[in-house]
Amino acid sequence: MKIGIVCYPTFGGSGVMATELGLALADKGHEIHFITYQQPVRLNVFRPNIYYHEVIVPKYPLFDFPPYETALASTLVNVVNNNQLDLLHVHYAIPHASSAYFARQMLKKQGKDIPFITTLHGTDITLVGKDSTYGCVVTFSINESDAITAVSENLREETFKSFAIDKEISVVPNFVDAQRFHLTNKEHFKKMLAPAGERILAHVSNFRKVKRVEDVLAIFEQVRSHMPSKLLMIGDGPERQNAEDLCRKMGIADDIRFLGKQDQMEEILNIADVFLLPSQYESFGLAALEAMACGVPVISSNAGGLPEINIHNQTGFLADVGDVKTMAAHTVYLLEHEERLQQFKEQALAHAANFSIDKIVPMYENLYRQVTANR
Ligand code: GMT
Repeated sequence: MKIGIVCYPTFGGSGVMATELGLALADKGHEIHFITYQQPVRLNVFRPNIYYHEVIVPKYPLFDFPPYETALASTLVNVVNNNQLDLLHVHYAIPHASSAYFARQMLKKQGKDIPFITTLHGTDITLVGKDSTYGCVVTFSINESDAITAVSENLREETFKSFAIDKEISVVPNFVDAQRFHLTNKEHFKKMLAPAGERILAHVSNFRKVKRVEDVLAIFEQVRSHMPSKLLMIGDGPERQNAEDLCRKMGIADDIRFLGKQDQMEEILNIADVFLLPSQYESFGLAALEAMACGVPVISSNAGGLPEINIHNQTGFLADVGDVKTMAAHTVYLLEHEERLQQFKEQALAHAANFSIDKIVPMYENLYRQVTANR
């Protein structure tokens, strides 16, 4: 099939997932067209059946707010026409679903019936989408989608709770590429960061408030008082500076490395003993799944879809949002006993296999067949 994928091209989970999906579909022989304002970060490989179309938003002195949504809708029409696409798959409702709706209506006028699928990722529903400024457009464009998917049961329920959706929403969980994220020995690398054999804790996020980065530091402070340990903070975002200032104030800065945005996540995850994700909310928690695929147990909050990914007392531990004391106690429990840690590592690896490309990508392909049938 010829599929147009629209996403945010940044390090956020929705863009990462959309790119991984496009790569996996291309590997299966589909022709994939990414349509976005910048080359997606994980689109760093060459495949003959992958195309990238940049959405150009012309500047004009009148535009305090250049109309990206209009430029995207126009580009979608052009890309569909020039490449005879069969369908559009948009990731993150705002503004991608409304642009796809607009494009579909324009194409209808030209005698073409091109379906679009909207995949809901989380903050498009639970945070930004709920804002009354966007609410009615989000509701309308989700309802107008030819198929709707959510990345977890929890997000599906949240969507029905927050919006008047009159269509079915299928749950298609995120997946992880096991060829890339798997257990490998990185002892030499580990020795460089933890020369005295300290335990390594890791956190990956976009450092937004919802990630509760301060809780990551509080957990680490408590773990560090029990055993020699190091913390790797990976990613960047609005809360990073606060976090750096805070760990200096807490007197724990020498044991923490802020690594910024990283492309080779699988290398870094492979030296971690435990992954921390104490978020206020996660529709899914792709970063936790990628850690588990590298055999790293997860200490997380029990918010949103996290209990669907991180199984309590099996792949790691869950605790209430903000309960850093329990999260720290669980981390120490895991790390103080080598055999126990190994067992959790194996269990994390085994559970991650339930989210493999070959299990999840066919779910999208089925949906593509359904929406294009009888058109
Ligand atoms: O976590 C973020 O702030 C980024 C956000 C995004 O849209 O890129 O991530 C959301 O989508 C990911 C991929 O489906 C999920 O794994 C994240 O849990 C979800 N984030 C939230 O719900 C806060």
